[in-house]
Amino acid sequence: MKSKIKDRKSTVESPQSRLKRDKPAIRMPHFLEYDPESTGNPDAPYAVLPVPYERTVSFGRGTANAPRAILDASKEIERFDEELLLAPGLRVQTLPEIDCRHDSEEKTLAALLEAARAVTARHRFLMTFGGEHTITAPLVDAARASWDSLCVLHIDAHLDLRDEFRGSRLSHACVMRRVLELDVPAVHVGIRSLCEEEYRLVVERDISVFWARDIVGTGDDSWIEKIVARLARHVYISLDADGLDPAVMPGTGTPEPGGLSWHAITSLLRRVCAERTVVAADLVEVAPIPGTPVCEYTAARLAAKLMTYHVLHSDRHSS
Ligand SMILES: [Mn+2]
Repeated sequence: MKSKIKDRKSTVESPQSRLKRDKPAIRMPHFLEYDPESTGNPDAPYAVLPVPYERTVSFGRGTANAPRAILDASKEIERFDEELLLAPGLRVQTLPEIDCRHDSEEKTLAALLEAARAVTARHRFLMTFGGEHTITAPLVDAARASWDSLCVLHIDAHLDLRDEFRGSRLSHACVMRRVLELDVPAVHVGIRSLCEEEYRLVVERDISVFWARDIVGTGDDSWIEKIVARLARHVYISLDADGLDPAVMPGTGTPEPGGLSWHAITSLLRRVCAERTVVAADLVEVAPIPGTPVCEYTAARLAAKLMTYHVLHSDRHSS
């Protein structure tokens, strides 16, 4: 009897919930929106996946706000590329964002793996916006299922090779260790912060590390060729926002001084797209700063740059 009364009570809608129901859903912005026909087209060659995942950030917060902010900021980007002097005509579908409100991290990451597989299995280019770096492992796992001879180009201030951090193996600080366990080799670029455990692993396993100090201020671009030479035929690119210098990208959870310049990172991406087949990428750990659009705009611009370099070689990618 008691439970019946309770049931009846719960069907009465509160003014707050009615307000919520009647409020029109805030439309998820699309990436770039150059071509309205592509934004929802499941056959567009590029797919953008928003993943507002924020669980284990250890210092600054706010990366869950990044995907929507990046999509919004992307509308400000010119269609015409100032470096290549052409309009790349990118056709980009923006996928629905991954629901990251599950209690279980494993469930969220499994849903992400499934969504990513649906794109990579059709050999479409997947660009994911995090969220924290943890999301990279399932994304690489999805790419690995669809592409042989795969490696990861990991641009980051940190190696992220710890086996465990603050009690979690799913911490952002462990993501490249999880990728290593997938048997996908990685080349680490822009590194300027690591622990002794990570250094021992680098030596033991002969892991490729390109230190930030050997890139920044060298005065030439010879480091780019050395990185490209280490990459396998198919490349997944994981871009941690803190790989860039904090002067370029101040909004990120764990900033480190002495990072890559805009010129350095775009020159590297351009050469990698020309020399290898880039199959997917992520941009993670962006944490927008209220009052300035610099972080989300720079992130949007970087993703658009990568797609622009990629589309120039799209004939080769279809093979
Ligand atoms: Mn990092």
